[in-house]
Order: sequence, then C-alpha cells, then structure tokens
Amino acid sequence: MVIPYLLQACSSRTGSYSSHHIVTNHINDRFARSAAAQLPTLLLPDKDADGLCSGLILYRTLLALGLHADRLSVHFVSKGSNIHTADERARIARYTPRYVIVCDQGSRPGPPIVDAPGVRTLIVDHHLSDEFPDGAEVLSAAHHEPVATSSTLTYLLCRPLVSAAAPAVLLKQLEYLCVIGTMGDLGTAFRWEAPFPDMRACLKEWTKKVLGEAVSLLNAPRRTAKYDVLSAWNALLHASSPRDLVSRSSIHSGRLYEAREDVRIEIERCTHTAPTFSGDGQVALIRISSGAQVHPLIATRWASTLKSARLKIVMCANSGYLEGQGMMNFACRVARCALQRSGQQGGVHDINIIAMLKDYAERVPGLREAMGDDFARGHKQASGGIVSISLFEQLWEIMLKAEAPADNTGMQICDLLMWSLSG
Ligand SMILES: [Mn+2]
Repeated sequence: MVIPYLLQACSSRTGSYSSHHIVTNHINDRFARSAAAQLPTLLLPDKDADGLCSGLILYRTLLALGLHADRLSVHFVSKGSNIHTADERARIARYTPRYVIVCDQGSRPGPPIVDAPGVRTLIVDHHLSDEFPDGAEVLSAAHHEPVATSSTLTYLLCRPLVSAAAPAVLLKQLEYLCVIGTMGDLGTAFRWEAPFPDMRACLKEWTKKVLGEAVSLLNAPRRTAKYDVLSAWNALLHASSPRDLVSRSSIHSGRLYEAREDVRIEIERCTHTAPTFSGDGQVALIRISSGAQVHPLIATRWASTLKSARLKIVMCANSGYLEGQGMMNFACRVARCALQRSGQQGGVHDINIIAMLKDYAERVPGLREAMGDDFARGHKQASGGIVSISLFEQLWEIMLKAEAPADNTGMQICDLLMWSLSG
C-alpha cells in the first residue's frame, strides 16, 4: 500500500510521543478489525463542515468494510460544550462503545474519552496541540505544513481501505466529502496542489459554486441559536450528491436554507457595534450578545475591513451565546491590514493568535491558569475561547492597559473616524 505523503509526514512524529502512536498501517488494521468484529463503534465528529465531512467519510467507509449500521453510532456534543466536559463524557459513555473515532476535535490533554477497559480511541485532527487524551491514538496534521484538514486526513486514511472493491459511487462520495470539508476550513478558493490529493475531477464534476454552497449550507444550522447540527448531518447523509444537497427542492435542504437566513439576519443585527482598541493598538474588540454562533463570522468580517496602523487581530466577544451561564464566547481573527502590512514590507506574517492571547493573560499572575481549558485553542490564525465573563473582563483590562508606542493613539482615533464615515 502506498502511504500518501501527508500520512507519512504524520507517522514521522511517532518518535516524539510516548503514549500517542501515529502509525497508519496500525490504524488501518484497527479499522478493518473494528468492522469485522462488529463491535459497537462511536463517531464523534465536530459540528462544522470539516468535522461533518470527516465523520461521514468514516461512516461510509466503516459500512463499506462490513460494519452493520446498528453497530455504528454518531454523537454530537450539545451547544457550547465539548467532548471533554463531564456532561458530555457521561453521554458518550452511555453508548458503551468499543471503538471511538473523534473527528476534527479532541486535541487537548485529559483522561481517556471513554474510560473503560478495552476501548480503543482514534483522534483525527489538525488543531494545534502536543497533548491529547490519555490512551488515544492520534492522527494529527497540526505540525505538518501545509496543514491538512481533518476531512483530507480522513480521506487519505479511508481511501486505501475501500479502493479495491468499492463501487464508483462510494469513491465519488468520499472525494466530494473531502473537498467540501476542506473548503469549509480553507475556503472555496483553495488550490488542490500536492501534497493534497488531486481533486480536479471532483471539482469539475460538481463545480466550485455548488461545493461552496454546500459548505455554506452545512455550516448554517450549528450557528443558529437552535444549534441543530443533526439537520446538517442528515442532509449530507441522505443527499445523493452535492447538487442534490444544495437543491432548494430537496427535502433535506429546507432547514439548511432557513438556518442560513436566520444567521444572516443575526449577523446584520449584531455587526454594527463600533470596535474598541487595546492600549497597544494590536487588538480590536467588538462586543455583541446573541444566542447564535455569529461571533466568529463577525470577527472575520471586521478583520477584512478594519484598518489601523498597529492592528493585528480582531476579537468578537459574545455574552449571549450561553444564556444565563455567565460565560463569554469569543473569537479572534487576523486583521487583513496586518497581512497587507507584512506583505508590503516583504515579510511573511507571523501573527499567532494563540500565543498573543496567552501572552496577554500571562501579564497578570495566575490569570492564564484561571482561564482553563477552553481558552486560546484552535489555530494560530483562528482562535478564541469560552471563559467566564469576569475573566474575560480581566483579560480585556490587560489589553486596554497594554502600552502603545508614543504616536499611536492619534492614529487610532483617525482610523476610527475613517471607519465610521465609510461604514
Ligand atoms: Mn477542521
């Protein structure tokens, strides 16, 4: 079997882990045995297009390998939660699985996902971390540039397993799932150059327009206050093709279109608050209150339009996502003006949001630790957190007091004025 480049890159890290083995042949063997043994298998896909597609690639592969559908379960965590919380761990344990496969999440330290004898866990992910739940096998692309998405990793893992006898329709499904999931994380303009698999035929058959529309629709339900991830999963599972998925006359797409419209209205309602700048001018904060997960979208939108001399990241903080729980959900994105600046200076941008957030928090003794496990996770270019409102206010206080170089303040006011005139 030819091990694709990306998996080879991943397996080369095996030596640096003591308890987390990344050996693809071994994983493949495990898959085949999992299917043959008909043991209860649980998939834990993340809620976005990349997570859903990665999960469905595994779902279809395991069925193709002969696992009975009644042995295969899929679980999505509840709103604002993650697979590491006590509540979710209890829900996951109730499936009494023997094999657990986590897609596009799970890259953080902790106890085993399911703490029972004989349970084997595989994590397929690309979020930045060097630590994982105890006992899990890990296939992570996080340290390998260009960082593969979870759906690409899963595709590369599954494709060799089914290729021998699989019907053409299955191979096509795995391909478009790989493409939709990857576009979800890396954008529709993503160029499928090596070491990524060759997806030209898939793109030609379904077109970027249809595949991009699929991403947008799949991401809509989980962003609404209703948080019905299952609507997106079911639509993707039952759609006969990407074109069927995005067709307004398809029975599964109705809710997706409705959810997307709800999200659009909510973004429009929340996006017009004026930003506030940190003392050093590096961070712009937009505060909103919404039951919908629109904070990452609003951060992205402002990151592309806001201009300021020292601005590096845009942060959108949402105090209303988990209503009544006293929590602040916030998302940060790299400001486009900072990218343009580094480009003009001939440099490559080195903005690392995770490092910046941790650096601010460390300026007050104990604060970084108090922030807990849901702080500064994700990717260098896209991070954020879920912390108590009081901790968030402490963090913002540090940012406000961060010192600006002598001539910066006037510049910010000027930029803000320009923004308000143009916006
Ligand atoms: Mn992803």
